[in-house]
Amino acid sequence: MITLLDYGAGNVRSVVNALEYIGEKVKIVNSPDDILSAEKLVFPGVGSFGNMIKILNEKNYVDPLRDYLNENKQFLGICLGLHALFEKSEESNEIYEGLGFIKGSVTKFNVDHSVPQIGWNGVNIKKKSGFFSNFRGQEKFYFVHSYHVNPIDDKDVLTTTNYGYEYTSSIEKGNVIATQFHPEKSGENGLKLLKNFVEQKESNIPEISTDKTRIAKRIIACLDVRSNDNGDLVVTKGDQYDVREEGDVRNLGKPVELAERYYKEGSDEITFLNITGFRDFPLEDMPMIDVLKKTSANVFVPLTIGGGIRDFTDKNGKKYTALEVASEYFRSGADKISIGSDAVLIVEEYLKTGIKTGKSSIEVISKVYGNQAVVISVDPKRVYVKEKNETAHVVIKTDQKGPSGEEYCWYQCTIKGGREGRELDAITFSKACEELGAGEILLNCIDKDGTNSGFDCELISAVRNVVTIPVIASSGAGSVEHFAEVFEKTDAEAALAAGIFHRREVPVEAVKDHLKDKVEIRTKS
Ligand code: 1PR
Repeated sequence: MITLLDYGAGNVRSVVNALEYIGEKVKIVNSPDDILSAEKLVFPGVGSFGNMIKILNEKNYVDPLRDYLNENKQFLGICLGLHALFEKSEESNEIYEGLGFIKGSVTKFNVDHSVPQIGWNGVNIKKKSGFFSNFRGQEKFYFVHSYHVNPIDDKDVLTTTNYGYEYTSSIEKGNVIATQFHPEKSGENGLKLLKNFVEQKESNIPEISTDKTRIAKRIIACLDVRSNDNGDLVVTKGDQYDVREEGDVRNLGKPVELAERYYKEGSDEITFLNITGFRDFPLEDMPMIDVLKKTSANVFVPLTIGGGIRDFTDKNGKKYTALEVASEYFRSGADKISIGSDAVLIVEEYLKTGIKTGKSSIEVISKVYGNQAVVISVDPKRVYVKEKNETAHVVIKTDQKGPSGEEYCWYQCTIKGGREGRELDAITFSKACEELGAGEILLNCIDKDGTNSGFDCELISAVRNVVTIPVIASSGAGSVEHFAEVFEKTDAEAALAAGIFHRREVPVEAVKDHLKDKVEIRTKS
């Protein structure tokens, strides 16, 4: 029996799912006594440090946790569950005292790379530990964080990882283990780690210290989901956002089945976009919630879900906030949510006033769940202009000239699935989203979507150059070479595709096979 500390701030479902998948029963902590009576306690922290400590105090969990740790009982902390063990963190403005089980503090990454670090990185194993029993030291695990721990005493360090510099990525002190990375989201290798923890494996590997770990470029399979005319929820795919063929919505498969297939093929993440979310309210009928629940029971890589995340009043006058919608998605197994149309409207207001209200969906959700959990999915399309100064929008010089030979273009943001163009360019927009607290940009391109003609590297570079958060290149992938090209020509952290995967033209494995000698990637084993 595993006892799981859920303080109600985020997606603990993934951890429950992973533990149940490896055959464990999971009991959720409901009172301070449940902590003291636990035999194996797992603490998957979510959200921000200050919010976490505040809730732990309110629930009177702090003293029982300290007692549990001091008794040297089996403990596994994940992400913020690692940070909680330290004395303090610079993440929150107010001073919150951590559990102080390990001397040291938590500080923000101070690197040239994009922050948060999102993706698959390796570990340098610094001491013998049963936790890494049967590992080779080459495996990659899923990281998503802006802050990292700095233990004063080296002997507590179990692994380090390189991201700009070498930092501590897990600790082990007696029976207390805590990782910065997410075993529950690290595929088969993550499940193996959880098994080693549960079974208290003896160390059977020599101490390994590889040179330097490197973050992998991510390959993401994207499933555009909507109901077809018979009311069945299907994965569809548009040509420049038009998903109908001879009047019918294209049906390329069932969401849960396809997601499982891509997980097995080695997709580093799976993204679901509820493409009619702008007009259907996701909490009214809940098919996407069901899809998430079913998928997260068997798929152990990060899941992002977008579509319809906004404040909403239903036909009976009941009001829902964007945070409530997002929370329902997180509870159902999402690791990140993505905001599309609402983000454009938020940025328009923000640019008018220059004031952060603290009330927009981007700000509210990132405050509660951390900015790494908030992806902005933007649907721009090209508008060609003859002269650079013809418009106040950010204009780029393009190699793909316009219909009348125009050498310049700007990228117009759209809402409602590309149906409505706005007076806002994607470059200004992306920068503003970062300022408001977004953690990642999913950069689509309507001109390229479904064309199989390659990514719009000009757009991707232009956005990548103005933000410090990761950028996911999307739209247009037609061959393995296109993935190599986007990573060669731009600094995008990830590349996403839909059509070629759904139509089985190019499997995820083939993409990785092609990339493996060119860029760092994650292999499944
Ligand atoms: O506006 O917050 O409700 O979110 C709606 C979401 O649905 C947005 O993320 C928006 O991008 C998406 N969406 C809306 N309409 C469509 C459509 O296709 N008619 N799909 C749509 C967007 C774009 C990509 C696509 C890539 C790769 N899909 O995600 O999968 O372009 O395709 P490819 O590899 O086949 O070229 P809100």
